[in-house]
Amino acid sequence: MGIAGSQGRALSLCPFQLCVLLPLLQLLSPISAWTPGSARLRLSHTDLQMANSSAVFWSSTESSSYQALLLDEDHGWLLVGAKDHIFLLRSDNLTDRPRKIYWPAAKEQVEHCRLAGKSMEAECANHVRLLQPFNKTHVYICGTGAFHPLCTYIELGHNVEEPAFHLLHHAVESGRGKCPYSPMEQFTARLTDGELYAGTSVDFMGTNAAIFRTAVHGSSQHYIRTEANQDHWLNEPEFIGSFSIPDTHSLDDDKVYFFFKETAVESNQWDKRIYTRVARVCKNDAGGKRSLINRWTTFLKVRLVCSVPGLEGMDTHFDELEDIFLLETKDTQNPILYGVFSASGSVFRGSAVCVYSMASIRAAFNGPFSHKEGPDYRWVEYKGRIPYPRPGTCPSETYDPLHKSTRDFPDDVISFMRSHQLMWEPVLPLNRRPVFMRTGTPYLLKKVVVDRVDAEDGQYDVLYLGTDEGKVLKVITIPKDNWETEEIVLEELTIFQEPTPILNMEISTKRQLLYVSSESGLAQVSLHRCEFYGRVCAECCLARDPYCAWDGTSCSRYFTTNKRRARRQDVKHGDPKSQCHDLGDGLEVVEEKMIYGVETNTTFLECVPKSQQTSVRWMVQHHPAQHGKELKGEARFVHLERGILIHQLERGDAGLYSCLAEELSFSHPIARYSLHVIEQQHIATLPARAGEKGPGVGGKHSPSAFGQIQRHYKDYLQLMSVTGLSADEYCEQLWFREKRRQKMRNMKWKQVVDPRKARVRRHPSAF
Ligand SMILES: *[C@@H]1O[C@H](CO)[C@@H](O)[C@H](O)[C@H]1NC(C)=O
Ligand SMILES: *[C@@H]1O[C@H](CO)[C@@H](O)[C@H](O)[C@H]1NC(C)=O
Ligand SMILES: *[C@@H]1O[C@H](CO)[C@@H](O)[C@H](O)[C@H]1NC(C)=O
Ligand SMILES: CC(=O)N[C@H]1CO[C@H](CO)[C@@H](O)[C@@H]1O
Repeated sequence: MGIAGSQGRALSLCPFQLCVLLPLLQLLSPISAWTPGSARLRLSHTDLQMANSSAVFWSSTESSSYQALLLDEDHGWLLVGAKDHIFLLRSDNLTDRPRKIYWPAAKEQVEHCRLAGKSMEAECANHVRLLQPFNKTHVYICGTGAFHPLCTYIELGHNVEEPAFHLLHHAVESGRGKCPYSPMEQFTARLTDGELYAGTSVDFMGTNAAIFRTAVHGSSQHYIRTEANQDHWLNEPEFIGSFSIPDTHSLDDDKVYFFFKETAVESNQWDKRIYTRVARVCKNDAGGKRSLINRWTTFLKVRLVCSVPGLEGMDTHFDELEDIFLLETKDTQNPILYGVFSASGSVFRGSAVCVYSMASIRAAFNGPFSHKEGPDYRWVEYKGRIPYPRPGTCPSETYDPLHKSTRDFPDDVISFMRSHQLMWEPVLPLNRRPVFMRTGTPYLLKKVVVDRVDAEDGQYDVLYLGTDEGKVLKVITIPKDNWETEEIVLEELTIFQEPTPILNMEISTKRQLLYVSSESGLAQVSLHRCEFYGRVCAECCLARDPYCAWDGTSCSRYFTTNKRRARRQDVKHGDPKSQCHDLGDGLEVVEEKMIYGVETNTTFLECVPKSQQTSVRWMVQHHPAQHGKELKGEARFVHLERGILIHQLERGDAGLYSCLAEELSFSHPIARYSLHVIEQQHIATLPARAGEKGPGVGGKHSPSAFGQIQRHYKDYLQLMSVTGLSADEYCEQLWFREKRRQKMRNMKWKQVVDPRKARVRRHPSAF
């Protein structure tokens, strides 16, 4: 085919073909070279499914709101808590014989819930919110019970192949102080040593929130909590995460850390600000004896800052914690914490990921206290005498026999603790700045899990970031010499077809799978799809995915344990020149396509790079004897995301056009066109001269090619008479419409574009 090119992708005679391939035009958008931070691979829900790279477990008719996930790597199962149901799924194949338990709220509670004004049907149900391992055979479980929280156990038994999977109805107990009343409320809970530490509200309205410790076994009603209605303890908190982290080798020093956000008491009282905090309590805190009875005597909190340093201290703050992930290291006392934060003010909206060391968190707890003299005073650094033992220290018989328990603490310690929960110094992130940021995007980041991956040139933390639009970004950050980091978005995966917030994520490093849940379903996604990066060494290398390497024949999974086979990978620099010796051979040869354009009309030359991170350059050579020159800055040549549009074609535009993909100083041609310009007078006399002599440059083209142009031209005239527009008018209208739409909303492809066509565009095999 002379005109449309062998794959039907090169478009000439723009008006005609653009009209036929109309949806394609809607995908055209003004190019902005390479936007930093765009994903190398962008895969749709369908792409993932077709590549067997994801599977979705739906049970939408029966249940929804898949909020609680508990993965057991050793036994190979995934427990899922949803509305009125608990599912037991196999972690290697979610759709393989799923089992379920129906656990609805009591009828009276549902009635009561409705009468109390909770009108939404879904709210007055039993939303399973908590799943925590209890012992070798049982899991502790709590549900909202239609605003009447309840907890009990699920028995799984000893049989790994066929777990028992029973709910212990006889062991149901109150979930107050363990689980929120509302399915929507953010909360956190962690079961450790038979006790449940929870940050949750304990009332119908969700206004009375506290940090609790309750015993889950036996009949003990004993609990410890933060003082109620005291702003400096907690002020409208929203709980995000909690972890039990040992502080020293002594068990007496074990603490539980809570991550949450709250209205900041220390910020200007007329400017209500939300701050993120980390608080901690000693596991062996038994409360006070005369005062602070059943209240924490070791509760301290610090501000957790995630900000971008600016000029003169004008930092950009991401104040609201959305999720926190604890990355375990060999040193159990020093895990690494990854936090996702958002800023959603009226001026500025965005998300950031900050990383914290335990050392910096402990340093803040060991630093000065904050102090407020009275209601009319400001919060200042406390400079007075600090009582002994230092407030916040866990009691330890071995360390100080006089203070075996918090009940033995002297009165001055207890009274100091009543008013000095807040530390003065905040915790700053590693390198004092976020490792990853997204601003001005239509979406916010909501969830994070991290996998530490061994690569040829070191270890990389791969971040999986769930958005409020059903997507997961797979990101690595590479430290640079100047304290900064380079962020690379390896993949942008649309996990759920509809733009629904990601509710929860779990990672299985053993099975190399990520589990992602939303309101409507649960998906299992492979951590890597190396073959998608391309079929040649250079493409594999440029991807810089630590999971992938070039093995000599394909881009495939990288294992450090592999025998001494030549594995080519360069995550740090992504330089194919140093890795791929077969550069020239490996790249696909680009065929030169013949294109005919009509003088004064518009022509489109398509060029779509495989990767979003590639920038594109166009070269033109008007005569074989001349050097090629770059096409830029000329008004008639409009650079679009999918190619170049030439307005008002001139005879002098004829020549050889090459589209070069460029990335990290590596450049190679991905499309070539030989453009011929048909003069207006030839067109005017076309019918008379049909078959007689070929038109165009030099007139040396075959009569059949000419016949084809003529046919297309007729079709095109017909089309124009239908729309009543001239070709260029039509083309231009579409183009401006597209431009306007782009301006209004940068990224909402799917809603405007015919989804069938969009899929064609996005499918990786179409690359
Ligand atoms: C996906 O799996 C199906 C069935 O196992 C198989 O027929 C198909 O070829 C697989 N597709 C890919 C892209 O691997
Ligand atoms: C998962 O299980 C389903 C149902 O048993 C089966 O049809 C499917 O082939 C399994 N998928 C894989 C990848 O084994
Ligand atoms: C685990 O806890 C349950 C509930 O208290 C109890 O019935 C069971 O015997 C315990 N199992 C083991 C192995 O300790
Ligand atoms: C807008 C425009 O100039 N379109 C022209 C495309 O070519 C045909 C054939 O020469 C003209 O008739 C159109 O006017």
